[in-house]
Amino acid sequence: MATNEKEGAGVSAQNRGSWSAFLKSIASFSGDLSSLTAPPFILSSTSLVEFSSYWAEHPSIFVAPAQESDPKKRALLVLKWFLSTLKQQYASRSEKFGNEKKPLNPFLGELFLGKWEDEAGTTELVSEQVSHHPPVTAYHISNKKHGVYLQGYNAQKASFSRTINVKQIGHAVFAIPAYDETYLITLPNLHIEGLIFGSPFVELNDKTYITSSSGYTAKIDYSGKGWLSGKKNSFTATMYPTGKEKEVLYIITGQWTKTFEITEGAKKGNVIDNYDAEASNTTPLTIAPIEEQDPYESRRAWQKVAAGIAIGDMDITGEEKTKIEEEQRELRRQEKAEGRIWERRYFSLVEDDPVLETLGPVIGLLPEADKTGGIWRFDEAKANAVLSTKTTATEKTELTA
Ligand code: HC3
Repeated sequence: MATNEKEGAGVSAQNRGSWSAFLKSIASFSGDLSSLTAPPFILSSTSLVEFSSYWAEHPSIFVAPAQESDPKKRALLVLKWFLSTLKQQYASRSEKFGNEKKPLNPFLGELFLGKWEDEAGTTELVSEQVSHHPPVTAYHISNKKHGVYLQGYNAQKASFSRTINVKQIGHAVFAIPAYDETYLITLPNLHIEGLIFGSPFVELNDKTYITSSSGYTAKIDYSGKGWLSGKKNSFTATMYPTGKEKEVLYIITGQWTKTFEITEGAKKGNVIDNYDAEASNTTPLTIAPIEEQDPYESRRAWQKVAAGIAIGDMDITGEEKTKIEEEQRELRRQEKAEGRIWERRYFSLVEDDPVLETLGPVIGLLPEADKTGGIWRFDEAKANAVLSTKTTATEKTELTA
């Protein structure tokens, strides 16, 4: 075994003991990811509710399908956008910090709100923790100028064997109302690589699908660096008319962290487009300054915990985390006593959903509502109510100024 392949090689000498204790604890762990206790040095000060922003860090690619009049090419652009989000979703943190840290577990009602402003206009993000047991995050991303909307929700189910295996439960729906088109998107399962060396990173497993109301389906197969062959973060995606998998319209192959090529038809060589994930700049998300944020907004709510993590003071971190947890427990007690439930700010449960009903069976997607506390959908009326409260508050401030 080479030196850098030794257990804990990526961890400083002082943290090696706690890392090997953590590895041992994983072997016998059962339960959900939120109750996994990781060593302090691997704790992130970012809450999982923020992860929804990874869906649209390249707003121009997100809105591109709306500018394409051919439905087949539109479906291809949706696939290209989805593939372009993978690097942000699954590799950006380990690339930035050298390892995948354990994110903060969002509390019920936690919010992450922001917008991207660039040549694509304004793209708005609303992310809300809609359930705590089980943990479920819902999101809505919209670009009104181009008429592109994405919404979805996700939960994770973990199993622990040689590593941490994560099954994603949930789905996303991409919509372009001008074309009366919706796309149902499934989420990749993943596992953690590099645990033994103390430098964890995500690798994607199995396959996911995107199927559209316009009659196209894309299947994306993920593979990683095998023992003897294969490249990290590899995939092959094929797009075909729904139900006719052999009639290949496009093939996209490559690495979602590096480059991929789009080929028309089943034959090799007819490359019509390519994408370089490393050369593609992201647009920074703008969020309100902490003092102007709602008390339920993630960065404001967790600021003292984040400060504790930043200076490596686990006493402060623990105390501040306990305060949030206690406050949450008290709220749940009050709700129970008064026979109420926590009113979600932007999302509502739906009994059934036409997109899931029509497109779900095409790709074998079962809603698994029992694992996500139900089916969550963005509630326009609630969002408008929040907006009008904000407007009234601003008007009042202006009047009194
Ligand atoms: C598994 C994961 C938490 C869940 C993260 C999800 C699935 C959340 C939804 C996003 O859209 C996509 C996404 C990306 C990464 C997933 C995280 C990777 C690691 C993290 C575990 C809870 C941390 C495991 C602990 C340790 C020590 C390896 O960091």
